[in-house]
Amino acid sequence: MHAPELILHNYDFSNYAEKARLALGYKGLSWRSVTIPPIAPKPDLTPLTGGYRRTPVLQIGADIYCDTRLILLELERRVPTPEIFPPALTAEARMIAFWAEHQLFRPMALYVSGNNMDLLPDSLQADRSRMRGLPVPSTETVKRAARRNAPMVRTQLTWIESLLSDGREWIAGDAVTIADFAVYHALWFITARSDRLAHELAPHQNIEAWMLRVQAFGHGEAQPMAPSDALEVAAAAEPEAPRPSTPYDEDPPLGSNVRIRADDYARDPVEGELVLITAEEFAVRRTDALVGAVTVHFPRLGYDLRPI
Ligand SMILES: N[C@@H](CCC(=O)N[C@@H](CS)C(=O)NCC(=O)O)C(=O)O
Repeated sequence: MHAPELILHNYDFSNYAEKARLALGYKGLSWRSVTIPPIAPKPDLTPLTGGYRRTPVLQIGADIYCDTRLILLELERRVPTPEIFPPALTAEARMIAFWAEHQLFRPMALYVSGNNMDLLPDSLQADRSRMRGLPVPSTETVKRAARRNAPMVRTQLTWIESLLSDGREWIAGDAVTIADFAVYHALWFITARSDRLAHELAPHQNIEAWMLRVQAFGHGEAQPMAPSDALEVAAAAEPEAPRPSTPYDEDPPLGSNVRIRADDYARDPVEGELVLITAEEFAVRRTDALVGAVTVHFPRLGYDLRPI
């Protein structure tokens, strides 16, 4: 039997999807691209995930990988070279990635979105507010947030420019790491939809040269797939046998019913039987009316796991 296809559920202007697409490109992979809606509900995605609605999601048969932190690790496990997690640089790279996705990205998103409101789907702002449990803001509020956040973006851009100014080729040193993907997708967002804010990047020559190197990874070979075909792939496949678990004493036992939800936003719960738990990952098996048995995988960090 040939290896099951890599199916990425994504949409074009998602920056986290861009991170995953570049990882697929860096590893020279062929994959199938399912376009999902940018706003909830996502009726062709949630039968696979059991409720998780964020973008992107990687499907391999009846195994579903949520969150790019786990998606990139899983790609590395299946296709070890070229490396995204070189052992000597990975701890530092992960810390930089955490900064990029938690301190750099939010001001970036508020700044960029507030300047691109006319280019965004109408219902996006309301959906994102609901996703974060916040009231829907007025246009004025969105514009004020953009102004307030612009300086925070600029300050941090100078950090990145300064990091690259010692002549290093990549963010964490002399090899590509997870930090390149994480910092890149945050900066990609600035000009992904328009060149209006290109002036923010223009003064930073080292950033510009590094971004071209990352962009050159490309997206690999992507062929479109209909959402219904992806559901059929899952229905026809059995989840892979879980790898051996390495739980901590405090973890719920394998076989117990658990609820998993993001610890930040879009906290829609996913419930199932715990079938895999390691230092970096946990997974639940659940049975869906439409697609049958699926195993849904999450990174440990960033997700809250509780017995039901
Ligand atoms: N930690 C997640 C974050 C994913 C995320 O927030 N993605 C955005 C799109 S770029 C999202 O899900 N927005 C809401 C949606 O697409 O429904 C990851 O690394 O995958």
